[in-house]
Order: sequence, then C-alpha cells, then structure tokens
Amino acid sequence: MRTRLVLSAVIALLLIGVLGSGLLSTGAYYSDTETSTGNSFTAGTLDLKVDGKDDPDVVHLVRTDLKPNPAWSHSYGGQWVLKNAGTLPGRFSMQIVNIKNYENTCIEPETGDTTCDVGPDQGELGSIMYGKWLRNQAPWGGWGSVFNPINSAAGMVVTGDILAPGSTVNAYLDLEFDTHPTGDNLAQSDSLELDIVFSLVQEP
Ligand SMILES: [Ca+2]
Ligand SMILES: [Ca+2]
Ligand SMILES: [Ca+2]
Repeated sequence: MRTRLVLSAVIALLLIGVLGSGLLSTGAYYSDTETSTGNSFTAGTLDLKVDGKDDPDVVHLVRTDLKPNPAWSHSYGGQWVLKNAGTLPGRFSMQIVNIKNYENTCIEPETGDTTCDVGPDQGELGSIMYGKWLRNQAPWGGWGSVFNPINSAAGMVVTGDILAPGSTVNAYLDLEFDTHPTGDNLAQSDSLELDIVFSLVQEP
C-alpha cells in the first residue's frame, strides 16, 4: 500500500513537470509570415552597333587618288560611331586585320621597286602611311599609339573606354600620308586594303 502511494506521487510529480514544460500545451505562440512572389531573373544584353548597323552592313571607307601631304580636309581616315545598344556596360576596342598591299602593276615612276608582282604583299602604300585612333569628340584624345607605318597595326587590339548602355562614341581612324625624302614614288598606283574589327566586351 505504501509503495502504491509513493508510485502515485511520483507519477503526479512527473505530470506536473510535463505540463509545466508546455510539451502537452495545445496553445500557440505568436507568428507572422510574408511571401515574395513572382521572383524573376532576366539576362542583360551587350549589343554593339556601328553607325547603327550590324554585320554585314558596317560601313567601309573607299578613298581614291591618294597623294603625299594632302590638305587636312583631304585626310584619308574616317569615323565610325560606336553605340552600346545593350543593357550592360562594355569596353570597346578596335583591331585592324587582314592588311593587304597590292602593287597594281609597277608604272614608270615606280622605277626601282623590286616587288612588282601580283599578290597582297607587293605594294608600298601601307609601309608609307601611318594612323592612329582618335576620339572625334570632347574630351579630345585618342586610344593606343601611332601605328607608323600602318602596316604595323596588323592584329593589334586598341582598347577604348567603357561604353554605358545607350551611349555612343565617335571612333576616328586618322590615316595620314606624309611626304618622304625618298620612296613615295614606289607607292604610285598601289592599293592598301584592311579590315577593322570593332568589339564591345562585358566589363567584369
Ligand atoms: Ca550588334
Ligand atoms: Ca604600283
Ligand atoms: Ca612594290
């Protein structure tokens, strides 16, 4: 009998402890929830336009009757307007590639020219002219160094500035033909051909 009383007392004490700890409570604590709906993730764009055009419609220069020491107004360069038509900033660059120098036959004033065959490496115009990339707008300046002669520009990447989305820059290839004490006559009737690769690259 005494043992049962002690056992009952122990059980009662355990129940009191459990109830006091709240483990058997059916009540609720305060709570609050909020939900973020419609989460969306969209990739940005990086789209270079050159004079508003894409390949294969980018404008190329055609200059004829080149001569040494032309007036400034007759400079043989040209301008391309580069625009970042995308939504992300990018850094633009220019690269002259595929330089070809054609002889177009050696005429009498070119006497002394020892490279008079056909082919893309027989002419002398590219070894006489020089060029540099200029910013044709304020703040005035340029990018890269002078390529003198312009033949030395082959494959060289000229790094420009960061173009913000929607912004433009006037990239001007200043292409000059100075006089030389000797050798200018070797370029008579010669042709210089080159391609220009404009790039816009994402900034990290
Ligand atoms: Ca484009
Ligand atoms: Ca020639
Ligand atoms: Ca030649």
